[in-house]
Amino acid sequence: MNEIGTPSQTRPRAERVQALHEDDLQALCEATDAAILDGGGFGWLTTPGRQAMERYFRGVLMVPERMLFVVRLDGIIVGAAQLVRPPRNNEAQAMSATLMHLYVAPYARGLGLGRLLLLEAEQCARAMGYQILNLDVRETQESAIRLFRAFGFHHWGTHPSYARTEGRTVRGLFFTKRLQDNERVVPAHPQAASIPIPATGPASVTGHSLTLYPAIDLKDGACVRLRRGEMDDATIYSDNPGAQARAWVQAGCRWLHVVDLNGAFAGRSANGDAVEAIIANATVPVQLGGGLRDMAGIERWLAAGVTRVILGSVAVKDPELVRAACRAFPGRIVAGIDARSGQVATEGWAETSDMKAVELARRMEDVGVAAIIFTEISRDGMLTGIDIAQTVEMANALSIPVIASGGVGHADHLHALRAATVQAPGIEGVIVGRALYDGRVDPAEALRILS
Ligand code: AMZ
Repeated sequence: MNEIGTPSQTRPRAERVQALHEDDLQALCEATDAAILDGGGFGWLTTPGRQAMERYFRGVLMVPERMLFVVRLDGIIVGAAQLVRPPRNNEAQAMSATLMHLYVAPYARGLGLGRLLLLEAEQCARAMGYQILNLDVRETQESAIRLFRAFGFHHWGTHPSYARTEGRTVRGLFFTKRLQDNERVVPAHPQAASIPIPATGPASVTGHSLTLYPAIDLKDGACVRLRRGEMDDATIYSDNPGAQARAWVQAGCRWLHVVDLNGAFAGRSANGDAVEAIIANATVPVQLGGGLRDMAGIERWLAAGVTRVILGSVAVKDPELVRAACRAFPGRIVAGIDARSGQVATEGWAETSDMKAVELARRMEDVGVAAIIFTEISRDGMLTGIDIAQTVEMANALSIPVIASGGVGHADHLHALRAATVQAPGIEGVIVGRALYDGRVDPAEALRILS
């Protein structure tokens, strides 16, 4: 039962799916067939038959650039949408994603389910750092067009010969929406004035929204937090990683950041069961690092449902492996750069190299990683605030997004990071661990500050 006393399965829900069980696949085909017969929402004008449609959806799940979203009513899939990322070679449009094929079966219309789908896909695009969401739609899809307008999509053009349906040519409307709105003003905060804001930002702080990545660090199967990465200074917060993943999703988080700590020290995945439990329980994308040192390990976890893998030690020791992984899995490889006073550390942070963090970040950008996660080790788990100066320096040295990590202990630290995005638009998100587990930072407040 949920808080309003109805069985939770009756509450409509939109989510991203990365695998489809037989029942779900059949319900999805049923909904798609019904939408096609009703005359819209999909490219097919007549249904291609069940087998072709099953193959189609199985194929969609295998395309790295496509993300499939479904909406459920009483637990049964009744509609879908797809979010399409730009191909890797399209650097010029790397900031734009496209929404396609949003439809709800006729038997489930009028309940606001299209809205739920759109919200979910849009939030996911925002969480992945996209700045623009594009879509196009036949002019005959009037209710969909009303929905897009209501969501703030801007109609910028009309294609006169967009599609052929029922023997006639229909026009197509092209819409676009900015997802990261730089014009928003950070709400005034009593202590904001005492936070050092780098460089010359305006007095009324502006900045863009940031993704909150709650950290689930795994040691011996449990969710822990370390201080400065020391394994013998661990606080255990939960022995149920799946439940922990659900808790962060229920709190409104749109991504999970997962680290296999034993794996980072051992050089190979060591908390596989816990990671699988997280993937099974997470209805949002998961990024995973710790112990991924070869292509087999990278492939294994991407195939298992992890959206992005984080490579740390191999970024220093085997950049060619990172390059090959980026080629094989465009958009899905992230470099984790962990530094002590600017010098990169590896192997669970037990070793310090003589490479500078910014230098490594540039090399990683060059080999093709989708983003950099930058951790200042001396801050990690210490609750004393993010090393904003280093994060800004790194973000401004690169053209790929930078996710800040290490040191958040108070809502003020999130305000400060957001303020810093004025100087460094490349900062995309922030990883928060201990402060969320200790209740020093409330997830709802954190999401509000960062949104
Ligand atoms: O806390 C630590 N000692 C630690 C940690 N959190 N050591 C490594 N890591 C994380 C990195 C990165 O996400 O921040 O593990 C990942 C890197 O692992 P690897 O095995 O690729 O170096």
